[in-house]
Amino acid sequence: LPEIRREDYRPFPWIVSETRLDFDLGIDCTRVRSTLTIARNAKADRSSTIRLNGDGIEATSVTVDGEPTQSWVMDGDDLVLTLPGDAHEIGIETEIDPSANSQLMGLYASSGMLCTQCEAEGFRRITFFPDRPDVLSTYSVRMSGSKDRFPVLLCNGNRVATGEEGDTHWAEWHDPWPKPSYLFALVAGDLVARSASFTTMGGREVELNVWVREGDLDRTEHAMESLKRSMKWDEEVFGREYDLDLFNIVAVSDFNMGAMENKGLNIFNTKYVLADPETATDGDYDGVEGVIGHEYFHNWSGNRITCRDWFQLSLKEGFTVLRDQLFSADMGSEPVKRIEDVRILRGVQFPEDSGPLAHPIRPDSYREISNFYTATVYNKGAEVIRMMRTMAGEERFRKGTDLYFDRHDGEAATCEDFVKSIEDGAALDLTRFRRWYSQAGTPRVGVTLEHEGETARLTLTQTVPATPGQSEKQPMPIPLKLALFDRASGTHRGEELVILNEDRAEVTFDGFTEKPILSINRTFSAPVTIERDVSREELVFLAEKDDDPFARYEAMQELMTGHLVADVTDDLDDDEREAAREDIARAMRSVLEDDQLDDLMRGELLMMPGATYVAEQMLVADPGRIHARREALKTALGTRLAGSLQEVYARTENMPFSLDAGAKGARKVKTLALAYIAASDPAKAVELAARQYDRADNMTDRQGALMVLAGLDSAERTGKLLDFYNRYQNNALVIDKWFAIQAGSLHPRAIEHVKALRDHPDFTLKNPNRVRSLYMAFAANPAAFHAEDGEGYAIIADLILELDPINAQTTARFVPPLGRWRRIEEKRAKLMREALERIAAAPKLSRDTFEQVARSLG
Ligand code: BAL
Ligand code: ZN
Repeated sequence: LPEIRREDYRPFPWIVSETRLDFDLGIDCTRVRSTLTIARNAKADRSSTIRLNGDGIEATSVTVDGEPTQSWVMDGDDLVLTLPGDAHEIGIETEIDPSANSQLMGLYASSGMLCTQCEAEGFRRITFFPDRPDVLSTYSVRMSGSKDRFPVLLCNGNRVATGEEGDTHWAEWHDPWPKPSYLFALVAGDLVARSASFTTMGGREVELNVWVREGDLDRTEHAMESLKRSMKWDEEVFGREYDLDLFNIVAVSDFNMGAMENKGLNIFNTKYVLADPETATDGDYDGVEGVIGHEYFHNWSGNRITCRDWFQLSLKEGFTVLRDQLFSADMGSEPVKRIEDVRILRGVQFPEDSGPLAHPIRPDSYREISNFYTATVYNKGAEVIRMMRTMAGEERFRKGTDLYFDRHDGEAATCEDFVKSIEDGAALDLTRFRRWYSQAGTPRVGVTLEHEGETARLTLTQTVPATPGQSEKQPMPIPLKLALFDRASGTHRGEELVILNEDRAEVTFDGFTEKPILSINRTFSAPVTIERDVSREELVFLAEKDDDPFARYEAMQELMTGHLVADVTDDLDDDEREAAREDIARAMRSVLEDDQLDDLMRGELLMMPGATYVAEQMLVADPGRIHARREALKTALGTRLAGSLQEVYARTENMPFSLDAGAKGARKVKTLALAYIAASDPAKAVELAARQYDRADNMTDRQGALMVLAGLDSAERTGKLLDFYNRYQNNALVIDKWFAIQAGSLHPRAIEHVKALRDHPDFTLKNPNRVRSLYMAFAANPAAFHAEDGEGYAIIADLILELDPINAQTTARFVPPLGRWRRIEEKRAKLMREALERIAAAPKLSRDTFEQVARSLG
């Protein structure tokens, strides 16, 4: 498979000023006529041919300036046309079968409607086109189809004309903003809309629609309100105004990604649109708000300014993730949002950065770009921009983003353009900081604090670990927010920002008669791993007293992670283990009983570090042992804190439903308390969970109760799982939860359950949400996936082989869990490797899966 390299970028030799598309829509045959107005690009090398990308399509007619031509050849999937002059009009016709498109890229059918997904390279499955993000064109589209089947016809931009002829009707759409092909979208189907309007800061009245299937309309209010809040927020915080008279969102049930930011016509996975208290959890509500914001914010960071090539993906994704994180923080709790984002980063991106698939946020090469829509490009990309914001301060950062939007509006830009704009606009020297774009790997920062006389001396060191293809690394600027606490008063003199620019630095602080306690990387100011010698006593102090909520969370995590790592690797004796558990319980008790804390934050402080995160702290991990020791700690804490946990449970159990922070927080600590009770007193937990399930007037409580029950052997388990299925069998998103709860459960026979669920009549490989609900939940279930005999690995390998021909993009996402083998103990590592080798030996693999398997074995 060819490797595509960033350094090989060349501008496209032709400018495609206008693209006219005419769709004759049918579920199993859609005819596409495209007319491209092209002229030579004076800024590119001259060429007498034009390469139009295709993927599995055939041209039924090719014309140049209106005349049929034979001067074209197929080169692989691409059509290469020889052109005599400097400016032409090219006409191409193709015929496609949307109903046969199980890859869900290009134009496809989803429960009777037609929709598109073109990012990154799906447009070439519709028609031949220079399908690259730096070819910007103005699109005019005519769509026609059966009035009956497709009463609603939507496309990018504004609708400029409609009409009908017999059973057929048509609509013409024009998008005035030049865009790359990956932002093209159309939808045709039987849909209804929730409509509203928004007046922009410049006084433009924008019509807003959220389109769904008829029965789903009453679950769209939250999406619509989230959209309005996003539009307002982007005006206030980034000065960005919407630029069309219409903004459409369409919910689709078969979708590879979360959602897609097509200009003026966002297409969403139903999961990120539909929500009501009966069927969506508080987490789902937050997900809808965050993703609606994310796609809307792309209108500027992605659409008005797009990417020059796919290596620059983090230009739009990292920046847009940061924007959606800041938005959600402003809409809810800032510290809780920060903790959630860091948990995702450490749970998903850190393992990626320390494994065979590690890559810089701006990769240097790829074989299949779909494989680079990663936590590194998205979430680490956001962290890198967040560090610039931390170093510049909010006001100067805004000057930088203003300059970026001014300078590059209408362009296909690069990450370098962004950094330069921040550098100039915020007056920040980012020369060395640019290394964050080119070096992969999570930096490790060593921290020591010494005390002598009245001086505290802080020594910081950094190492950036070797990653595939990058053995030597240079030091990177690492902004660390820190505070030194006085032991006696429990306060500090103010937070400082120290930027570690070199391999090593020393900073001294005077006026400390006693050795202070260091709180470092507050708010997680840098995406690094801190390695320091810190006593449990100091961590308990910070867990109880730190005024930065993130640092308090971090101290709790460090307390538990440190103990678990020691318990797994050191064979602690009983006294040592007891002493550690006592300290953790003490810190947790103060969290449970602290009446200054809100429950949303209390919930964060009560959460145990995930098994993957604990494994990540070790060079080679034994997942079975980590799981056992982690469960044992949960049991010990449940036992020690039984009284406080039951008090919290009793306080929150009957709180009436509302979406405000107090009620959300109550639901969060309620189910967390239940999980600890389940680990220490299963019989009691079954009783409480069954009651919680029955009384629940919202999905958060009901799902929480069912998750706890699913891990415990009891008659209630069977009864409630059956009840849940019967109650919600007509709601696909809730049935996804039903699959995921069982696949992710602590139940010792989870593997058997997964195998049985594979044959359930509601399971299908055709729907990505359903596949992920069963198998992603399973791959993230540490006990079941890492079963000693390798059966968990075999289940994922079987899935990969079966799903690959159907949906390559979704399949390739299941390779990374197996790719972790180098960091897993020998016996399991061998079984994981064998599973990968079995996949590699398959006669035909997609480019997506091949690349991930080859890199994982390599
Ligand atoms: N651009 C792909 C989906 C998203 O990141 O918004
Ligand atoms: Zn995005």
